[in-house]
Amino acid sequence: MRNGYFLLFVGFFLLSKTRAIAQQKPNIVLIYADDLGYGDISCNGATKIRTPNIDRLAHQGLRFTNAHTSSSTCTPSRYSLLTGEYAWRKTGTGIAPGNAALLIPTDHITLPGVLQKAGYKTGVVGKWHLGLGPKGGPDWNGEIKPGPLEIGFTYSFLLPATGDRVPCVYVENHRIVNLDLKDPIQVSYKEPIGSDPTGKDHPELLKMLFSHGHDQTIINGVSRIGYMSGGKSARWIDEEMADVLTSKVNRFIEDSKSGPFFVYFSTHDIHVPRMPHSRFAGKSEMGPRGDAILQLDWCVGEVMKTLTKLNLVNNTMVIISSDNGPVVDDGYKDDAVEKLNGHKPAGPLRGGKYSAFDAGTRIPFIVYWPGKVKPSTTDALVSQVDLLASLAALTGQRLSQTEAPDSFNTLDTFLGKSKKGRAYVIEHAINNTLSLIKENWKYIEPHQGPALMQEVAVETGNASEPQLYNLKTDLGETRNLARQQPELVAELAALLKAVRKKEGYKPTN
Ligand code: NG6
Ligand code: CA
Repeated sequence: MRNGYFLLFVGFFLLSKTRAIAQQKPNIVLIYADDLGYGDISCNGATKIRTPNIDRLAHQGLRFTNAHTSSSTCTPSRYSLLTGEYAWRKTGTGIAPGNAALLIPTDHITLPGVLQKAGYKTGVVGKWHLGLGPKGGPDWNGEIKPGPLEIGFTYSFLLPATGDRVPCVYVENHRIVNLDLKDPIQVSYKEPIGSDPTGKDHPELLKMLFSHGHDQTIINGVSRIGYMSGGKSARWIDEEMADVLTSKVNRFIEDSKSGPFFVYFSTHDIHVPRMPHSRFAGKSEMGPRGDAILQLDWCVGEVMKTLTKLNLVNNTMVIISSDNGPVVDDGYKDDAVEKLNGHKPAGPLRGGKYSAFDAGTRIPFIVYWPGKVKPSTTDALVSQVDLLASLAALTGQRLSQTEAPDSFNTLDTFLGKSKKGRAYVIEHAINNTLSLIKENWKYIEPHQGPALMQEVAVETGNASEPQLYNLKTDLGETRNLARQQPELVAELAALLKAVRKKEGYKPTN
């Protein structure tokens, strides 16, 4: 009898111990939208569209109003997110073609790698856009590696590049899904390949016309960037993509429910081509761009349903964000411009995707973790590049001084325990212009180049003079105060230089 009590006691002790450990290693779900602007969700002020699932997480979690991605385009943002190092430190990390080789070196420390070391199952589902395969590009018809599985993920289900770039097939772990080897895939970003029609020569075959670029091989009635032939049985159907990706995320969560797990759900929405499922088509009255926002919100709801069903909500940290700011016409005539109806994708911010102005990089950011993160809104300055060091700290992983050099531990700010945030953030724009935000001030370094990207109607932020804006009194960056405040300009330029040279730029925490 006594022995029985003793065993019971030991049992309880072990159970509570495992619980305590489990609390430090919550499951982590990172829902990373594509091109979703600060103002595209109703919790950030949108009135022409409703995003109830995202809003619920924002209201019951921590909503950031001053969170930044490190670049205003996809590939460099994602590179920095996954490596904790600014992409602009490495050449060849601009918007990647669909047949690029893996951009992240396999010996590099990565966010999934750190979590894998901490005992997590790590999955990525959705848009990749960081290259695959060795130098020279991947063997599409064979084993596609190195890729996510070689840099810290235990499972991957990918769009190799973007929805608008060939090859338009899913890659699960090392292989293309449903590929018939009797109909091998060929991909080219130079010469036309195979006999599939192109949008340029056969616009009459298109479901949706291109407005600029995007006039090469037609897949599922949409012409893309790049040429592709073969792989007919493996080609995706855009209208089913959100369902396919969401079901893969949910399956991964189910399979990993004993935890801990990390899933990087990299949605295709709301990038072009915007071709939502018929359940959403026409529902926003803003055309496919608005419908894609509704579809994205639905994806969030479905993942939350799975977490609820599996009783995982209280032990899961859900983060929602976007890789860069918004763009309205990004290459297809999808009525986004005509049906905007007064909606402001960037909210009160200036610029957009590609831009050095704040709409390029100030993005939606929500952290939801019931019981651990109190419902609130914060204007603390944070950056996605810090997720690596912060989640390493959360899960008890140590980084050396040289690992993830641009990622600082701001965990307490991500969890709402501190308002301190970052001392400064660095933002990168399309033509490698860098900007720096410190406290209320934004400095954009002088840069030659057009002030407007005509085809997408986005102000780049390029100017031959330095620019200085007070984001507290002038969030829309309308009054350049550089001439009035030369000392401040010099101070911020010097800080930017130090970060570039990696000299004395790191906090000691
Ligand atoms: C641009 C494409 C744009 C989009 C972007 C990448 C043209 C004319 N424009 O080059 O449509 O694909 O690259 O977007 O081809 S991102 O979100 O992945 O950075
Ligand atoms: Ca993007």
